[in-house]
Amino acid sequence: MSKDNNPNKNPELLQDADRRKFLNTAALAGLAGAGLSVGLAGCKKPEEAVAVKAADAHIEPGQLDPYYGIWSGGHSGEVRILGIPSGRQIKKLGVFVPDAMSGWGITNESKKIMGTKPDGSLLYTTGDSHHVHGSYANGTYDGKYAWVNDKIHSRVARIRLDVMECDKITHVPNVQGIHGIFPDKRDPVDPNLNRTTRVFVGMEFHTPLPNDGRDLDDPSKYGCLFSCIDAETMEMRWQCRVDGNMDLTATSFDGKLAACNQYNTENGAHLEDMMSLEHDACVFFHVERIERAVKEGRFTTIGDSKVPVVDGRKEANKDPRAALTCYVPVPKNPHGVNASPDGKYFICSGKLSPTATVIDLALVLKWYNGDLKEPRETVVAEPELGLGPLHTAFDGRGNAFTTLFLDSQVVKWDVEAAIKAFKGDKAAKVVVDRLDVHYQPGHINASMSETMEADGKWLCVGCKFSKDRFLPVGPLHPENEQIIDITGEKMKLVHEAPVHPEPHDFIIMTRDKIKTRQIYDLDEFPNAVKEDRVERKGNKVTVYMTSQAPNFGLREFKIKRGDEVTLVVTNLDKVEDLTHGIAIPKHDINFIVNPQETKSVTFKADKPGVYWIYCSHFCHALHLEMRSRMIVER
Ligand code: RUQ
Ligand code: CUA
Ligand code: CA
Repeated sequence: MSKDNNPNKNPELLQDADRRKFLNTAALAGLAGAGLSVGLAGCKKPEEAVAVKAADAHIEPGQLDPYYGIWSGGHSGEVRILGIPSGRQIKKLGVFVPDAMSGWGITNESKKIMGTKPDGSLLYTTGDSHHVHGSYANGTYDGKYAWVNDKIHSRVARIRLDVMECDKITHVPNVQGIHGIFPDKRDPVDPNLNRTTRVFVGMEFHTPLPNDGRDLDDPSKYGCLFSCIDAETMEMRWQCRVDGNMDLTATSFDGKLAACNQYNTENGAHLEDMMSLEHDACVFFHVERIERAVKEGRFTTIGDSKVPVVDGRKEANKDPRAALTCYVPVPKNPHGVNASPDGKYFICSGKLSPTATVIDLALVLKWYNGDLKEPRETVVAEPELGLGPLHTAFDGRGNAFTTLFLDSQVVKWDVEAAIKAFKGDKAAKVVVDRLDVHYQPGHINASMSETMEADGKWLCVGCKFSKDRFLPVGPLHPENEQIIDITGEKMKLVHEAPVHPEPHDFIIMTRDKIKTRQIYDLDEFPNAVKEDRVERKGNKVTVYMTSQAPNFGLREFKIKRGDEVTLVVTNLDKVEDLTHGIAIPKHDINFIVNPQETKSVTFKADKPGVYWIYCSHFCHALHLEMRSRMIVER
């Protein structure tokens, strides 16, 4: 074959859809010879159709990754965009915490999204971004939004995937420690809404409700709320009070059910009271019934919050045919709940139990119809997997991959075989393969895993400890993201990379799902600067300035000591990647403006003198000369 047909040698081959089509058809014969097997038209076995050799994990310089990875940053409060399978970090963006490169948390626009105190300073400068999930349409990612939750201050952020920036943050009221998050996948009632319209979050730390200093030690006054946010407006829709604490969240493909795995179903206020029962639960929410209850006024409110709160506690939901919630018992202190891509099951990992619990969603709906005696009858398998099962991913070919924290392994298992074994079939081969990972894995995800297009190519494993895998860098070691080829029967570790602690979760989607824009539209910004000028109203001064490489629109401007200055900058450059930075010495201001973007900052001019505002982002051969003189008169 000609060497040019090998995508590892010729970057052009993977750079656009047509080229890939070419790869999958015309070039097939040649590629097979190069040691690459690619999908054959009409080929029946899915294993073969997606077979990719491990060599593909190596992305040559100049070659693009076939997948986007969207990673949470943990207590760095950020979100990161990776290329998969190379593991290269392409972008990171401030979400819950300020970012000194972009000016997130410094500009007025970002501060407004993040929330400020009356004095204009940020409400919070810490964050703990946990779980990232994407918006859905027709059972798969539509590439419109991603959401991520902040555990520490109970915030939910939305990221616009067209520009890969956060555009809204919701502060969820009445809750503490929101942990699980998942968008819904379609509307339970309106068949036309086959896409995400709600985002659900579960509250992990139960507190007195309201949490205002009364009822500190009375467990009966403590509670947890499951919250629903409107995916478009990002406003709160409702909350549902439950027994027990909620950990992670999953949603069904038909939109009817959401669920959280739970611990402390004892409702204990102290740690030692939280572990006495042998079983905890996976609590299911009947979305349509909850919304009907809200509509009919069957709700209360908590404290100053106006958000309707319905009662999902066991006492109030004894009749399955009217119940808002269904508590399915699972072995105590489970972790992680994941939805299989065939839409049939939710799987809760055991954590303290060496098992995973497979719950059949059709049976949960049957329970809600009054056709089952006990919620536990919805459990169709509980295979023993190993020590410390935490999270599960899927390959779309019937296999599940579960992280075993204590065993430092990933176990690949066959879901239908586990169901047969549960029914008593001794011959059913449940565990397919085991692979050592390094070390103590928490989150796991596969390419397109929790969508109907799960493609079973790459598995990423977030290892909480890297120990001896990288050069030592002092007391703190990085975490280790390992990438595993799951196209074959056996898993194959092909790549690992140290990552800044600590990514909690991530999703991996084919790159064709996301269409990014490289240039903004001036009209998107109502405050776009049309003309360079300085306007004064008393001691409030607004400086309107444009930027166009290699100049700022104002070569200098004068203000007076004590002025409150708002500097508005519009980048008039229309060229992709022609971004300017605006850095003001001694004023703690630095931010970027992308092509055709407008941003502003407000600050107090309290230090007379000359300050060179300079471009802090390399933009042009005369980048170093790109400056404006700010004169503060005494
Ligand atoms: S949870 S390691 Cu915060 Cu994502 Cu399972
Ligand atoms: Cu403009 Cu550097
Ligand atoms: Ca660690």
